[in-house]
Amino acid sequence: MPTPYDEMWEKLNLDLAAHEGLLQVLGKFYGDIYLSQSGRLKGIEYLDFALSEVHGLRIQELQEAKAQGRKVVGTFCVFVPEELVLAADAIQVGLCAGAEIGKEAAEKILPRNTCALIKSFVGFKIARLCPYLESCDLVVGETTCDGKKKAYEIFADYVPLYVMEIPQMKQACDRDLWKAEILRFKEEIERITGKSITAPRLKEAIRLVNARREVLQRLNRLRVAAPAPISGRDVLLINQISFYDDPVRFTAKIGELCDELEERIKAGQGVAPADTPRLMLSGCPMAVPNWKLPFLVESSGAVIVGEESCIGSRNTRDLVDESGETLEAMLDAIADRYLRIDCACFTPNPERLEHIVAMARDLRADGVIHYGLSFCQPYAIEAFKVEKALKDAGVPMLSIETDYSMEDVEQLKTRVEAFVEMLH
Ligand code: BJ8
Repeated sequence: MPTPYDEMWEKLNLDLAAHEGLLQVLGKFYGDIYLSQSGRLKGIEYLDFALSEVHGLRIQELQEAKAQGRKVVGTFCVFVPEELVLAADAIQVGLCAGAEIGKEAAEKILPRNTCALIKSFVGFKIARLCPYLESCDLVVGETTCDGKKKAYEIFADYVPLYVMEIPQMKQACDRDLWKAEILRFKEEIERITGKSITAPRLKEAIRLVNARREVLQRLNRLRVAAPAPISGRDVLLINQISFYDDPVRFTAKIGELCDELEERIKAGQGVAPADTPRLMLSGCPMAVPNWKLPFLVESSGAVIVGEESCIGSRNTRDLVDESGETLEAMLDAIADRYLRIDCACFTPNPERLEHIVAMARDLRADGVIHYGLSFCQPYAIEAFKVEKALKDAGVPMLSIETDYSMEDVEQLKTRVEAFVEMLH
């Protein structure tokens, strides 16, 4: 069916037929997983709108910004400091990589036993499916896991790629390396935008990104309430949308949603009865439209109250210190804040265990589901330490490894239901 955006998509060199297929799958999925929920908040209409326009209006906005000379920077990891991109008047979008649709194309240039997230971003490019990727003036990769690191070498043949080196440890020399990488990234952003990053601009950008983190922190704090005032599915979607939406608009809309949630909590209302088992998810990021596990969990008699993930609290927990006045002080504050991220790619990584246990306690979670993408070694191996830390804290954990296919849904459902049953 023709849409008002066909011409734009064609100009972006998308494969229109395959893209139409993707949108149909997305629409069907969204209907089944999201619109079928009862008792949703009024503010959720914004999410429905933002998602329905994910490849439409938002892409149009990006194209308009580009026509005015602004650059678009795409990322795959929460290590890329958005503050620097915004301070150069560019736009940063988190590229999603949560669908299986380009898998076959990806497997022609990558080993089959590569994690689904990597195959997805490569597949989206080869199959010409993602208007965000096609809008990017720069795509930023990073040396986190080996899979991504090596896949970027191949990906560089297809997109304008820049790779940041992320340290693997957190010693003083690693901090020096990271600070140098931030400076190198600043220069690259200044080069592609032709704008210099000044202290006033950077200060404003730090405030803007912190404001978005703060509203998501507020949302997460409200989830301590019992009954749970919002579903985990909806919060995952909010986090997913935060990666590509305009940050000012997004922050305002989620603030309104939080106001509504406060009213709901005051009235003692929730999305599930107060005695519903409360689960926390922990592990690999879930990019759009990877809603499989949250849907399974919440249709198995439990409610999700937190996400220890990069599309979740790992990305919003820490703010950049806003007290610095000089460019140097602000760059140091950015370096420090990002180095606090507790990705499983670090060794050792005790902070993550502490965070998971604290989160489970604060959110009054009855159990944790550790989610690993198949072939993701950092998270799969760390899951053993997570399970032990949680066991010591008296919180049961279920470890799940899966990918984006639907083949294992029944089997997963059986395991999740058994886990939820045990928590009653
Ligand atoms: S900071 S979690 S966003 S790297 S799932 S591609 S690790 S094999 S995504 Fe991540 Fe940055 Fe870390 Fe967060 Fe590799 Fe694992 Fe695949 Fe992964």
